Amino acid sequence: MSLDRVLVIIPTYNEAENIEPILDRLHAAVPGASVLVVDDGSPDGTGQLADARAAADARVQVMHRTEKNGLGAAYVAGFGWAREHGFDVVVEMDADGSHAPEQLTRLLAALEGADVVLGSRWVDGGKVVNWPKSRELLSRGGNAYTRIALGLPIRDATGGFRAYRREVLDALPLDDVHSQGYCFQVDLAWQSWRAGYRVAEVPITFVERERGESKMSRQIVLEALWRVTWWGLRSGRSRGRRQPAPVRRP
Ligand SMILES: Nc1nc2c(ncn2[C@@H]2O[C@H](COP(=O)(O)OP(=O)(O)OP(=O)(O)O)[C@@H](O)[C@H]2O)c(=O)[nH]1
Ligand SMILES: [Mg+2]
Repeated sequence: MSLDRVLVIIPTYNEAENIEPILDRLHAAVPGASVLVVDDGSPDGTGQLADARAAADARVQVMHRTEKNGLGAAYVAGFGWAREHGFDVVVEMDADGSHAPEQLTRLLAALEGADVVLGSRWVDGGKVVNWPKSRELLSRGGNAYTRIALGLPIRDATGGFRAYRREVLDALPLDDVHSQGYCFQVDLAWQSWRAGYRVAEVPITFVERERGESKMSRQIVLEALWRVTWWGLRSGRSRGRRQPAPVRRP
């Protein structure tokens, strides 16, 4: 299957200071990539800035949604659009500069030998820059818990810089995905792995946002904790009864 048509989905909520610089960097790094900005009616005018860019650059499209419904819902809507428009590869990337577009080529190259590629902070060569110790502990702890609770052999399942082959998104039941915050990322990584897709991690350097406000909240952390615990218990029960091992694709 061809990997030529690449769509980068950038979800935004109040990223007016970041959206133009990130689009510039992305197109300097990967000129052929198309972009879909999924804006949840940002009050700071991010959506209008993206519209202006779309009017000037045919590679950029904007999806406007009326309510702030979380990262997960924004991505599910964007994935639907990507499938309708026949892209081969769909990339997730934040608008705030934490995910360096200059490292996207590394993710795309790894997709040659994988179905899903995760940009990873916690494999050899991965780094975080300017994170307080508390954030690092939360991310490392959350990922350790995810590995144990789900038996998922991934170092960084919460990260949001990743590339999917379109066929993975075609196969997963996206309409049933209700996770909103970080656990949306865990949800998709876990579902991809359980469906037998090849999930690879490549090291990235993650840089804390310099402008704009984080949307990270206690609620997002709690959502991840309860959902991962619930998935782990549920799959543990079904493992005990029927023990279906993850099916590996030929
Ligand atoms: N469309 C949409 N985008 C969102 C929503 N929440 C967050 N985003 C975007 O998702 C990306 C990640 O959000 P961040 O606020 O950076 O969250 P984070 O990276 O977990 O937190 P920090 O590390 O503190 O930056 C950014 O591009 C946000 O603008 C939402 O409800 N809707
Ligand atoms: Mg961020």
